[in-house]
Amino acid sequence: MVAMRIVVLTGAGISAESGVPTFRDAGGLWEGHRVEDVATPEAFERDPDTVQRFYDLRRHAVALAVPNPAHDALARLEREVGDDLLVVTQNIDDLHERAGSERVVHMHGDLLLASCLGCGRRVPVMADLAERPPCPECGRRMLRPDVVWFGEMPYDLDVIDDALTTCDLFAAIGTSGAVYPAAGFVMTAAEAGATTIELNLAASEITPLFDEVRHGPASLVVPEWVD
Ligand code: BV8
Repeated sequence: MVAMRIVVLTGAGISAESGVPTFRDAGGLWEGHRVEDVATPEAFERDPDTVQRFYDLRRHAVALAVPNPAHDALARLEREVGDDLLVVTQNIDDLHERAGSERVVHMHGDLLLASCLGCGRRVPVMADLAERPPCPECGRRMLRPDVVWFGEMPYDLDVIDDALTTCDLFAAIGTSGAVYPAAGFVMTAAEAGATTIELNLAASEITPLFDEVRHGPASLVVPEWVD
């Protein structure tokens, strides 16, 4: 890989072979819920216990999952190119970090964190949120998943935009391109002159926007691309 600045966007497809179901391949259902119906502030307002349990279940599932060769390959790439790589993930699992990646932006939040509606701090999740544990900082029992729901502002868009407008290469891995603003990142990178590649199991909603497309399971196509 010649010296260049690389931004990699990952979606649920990169964790699929680790046993973490994607949103749209299971017909968009997770434990019988449609993400769009549960991952919203309105759903949390209406039925907080269902939403808390939805994320507690996913946190337990992720704890049982292990990084796959795609996560490992991106961690290898970071060891090779250092600050010239930024991974922007839509995923809320910690598989990139457990594979060894350190430069990871979780634009849709993090299952292992909660945000306190009392004091506003982001705190580690120490117990199922459905049990209404006290905030370790302020003691109030007002913790919610630190996850970006539909209609909420993703994290670190300024950092992401800066990386997209200065990168030479943009890769999207395992994403259906169904959710914005992430689905628009390929256009931002291309308009800034980057070469773009999609590594995905099948064609996505944004496949036509890429210079190059490689179809196949991430655990095969990502190591091939990196190495
Ligand atoms: C925002 C956290 C304001 C929660 C998530 C109309 C038009 C455009 C936009 C909108 C619109 N109406 C509403 C909007 C905005 C909305 C949106 O995009 N809605 C969609 C439904 C139309 N977006 C928002 O609300 C965002 N906020 O817009 O704020 C704003 C204004 C200006 C500027 C900025 C912001 C916030 C959205 C965040 C929602 N939270 N996640 C949780 O996880 O529970 S979204 C969630 O779904 C994921 O994070 C991810 O983003 C998305 C799922 O997508 P994927 O990760 O791509 O997964 P998916 O299952 O869809 O696809 C898997 C892919 O992998 C497939 O292609 C498959 O082929 C492939 N695959 C499968 N197996 C493998 C594989 N590939 C390789 N190997 C394999 N083995």
